[in-house]
Amino acid sequence: MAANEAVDDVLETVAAVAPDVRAGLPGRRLTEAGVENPSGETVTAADVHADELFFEALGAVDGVVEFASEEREAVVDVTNAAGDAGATLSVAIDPLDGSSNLESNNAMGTIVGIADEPLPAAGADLIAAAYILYGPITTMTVAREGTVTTYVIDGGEMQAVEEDVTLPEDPVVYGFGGRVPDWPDAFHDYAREVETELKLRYGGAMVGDVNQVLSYGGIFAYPALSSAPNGKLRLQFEGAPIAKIIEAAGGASSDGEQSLLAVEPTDLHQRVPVHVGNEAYVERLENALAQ
Ligand code: P6P
Repeated sequence: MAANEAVDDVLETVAAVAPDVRAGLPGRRLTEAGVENPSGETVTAADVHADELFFEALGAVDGVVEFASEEREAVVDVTNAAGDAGATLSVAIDPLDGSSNLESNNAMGTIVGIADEPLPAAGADLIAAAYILYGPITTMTVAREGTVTTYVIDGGEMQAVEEDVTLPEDPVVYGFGGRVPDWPDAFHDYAREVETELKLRYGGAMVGDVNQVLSYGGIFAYPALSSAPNGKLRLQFEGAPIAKIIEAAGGASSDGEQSLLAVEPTDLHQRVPVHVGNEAYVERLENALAQ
């Protein structure tokens, strides 16, 4: 099986599972007593349910040999008993990004990176990336072969609604995570400039906030914090796949110094400062941090 066919199967499987994730949300906002994920974050029953659904479905896709999740300590070998002919894909997934938004009934998502290399993989080794947005409409945004396509998920099927998606040239929105007193001075000063130019859009789930940037133009960041120099977001499950999508849409990404796709993977759950959006704002950010 060629890698391309296997990528199609992975994306179609993610789309097919999405309605079941959404249907499982009501009644699962409570946290799993005393359970934390490898990043030390409290896990909700919804996180566990989404992770199990994706693991079962993606682990059975011929051509997928590795599965890694934000909710699991280590990479899982899912080479099917029959052995995978041809493709040897690795899938890194954040099954329910922003699950704390379930409490307030706000947008959440699923983020997927597909590599043809063992995990943890560099963003440059991603051959496709996608996110599902559980908004008023369930949509799926996919980057592969240098272009971005948005689909509506209808009954688990992918219906293309926009091809060759690109960031609008005139930025409108920004969203920055972390607490203002915890921002290093250089980022703080940069944010003060940006807020005089753009409108604040921050909803607490990366997929929803990034989709605002992709729709209207602007910048999303979860920066390095004084209390957390590597920021909060994970390279494998959030930073790299989102950067793949935004860069394919004509935008830019940065860890503060370089594209997130160039960041050296050292650990499956490594955190990285994340800045993605219109190139001009990402360049200004890097200049501000280099002062
Ligand atoms: P905060 C969700 O928990 C997440 O990982 C991202 O989806 C989101 O951008 C960020 O953390 C929100 O963090 O500190 O605003 O709750």
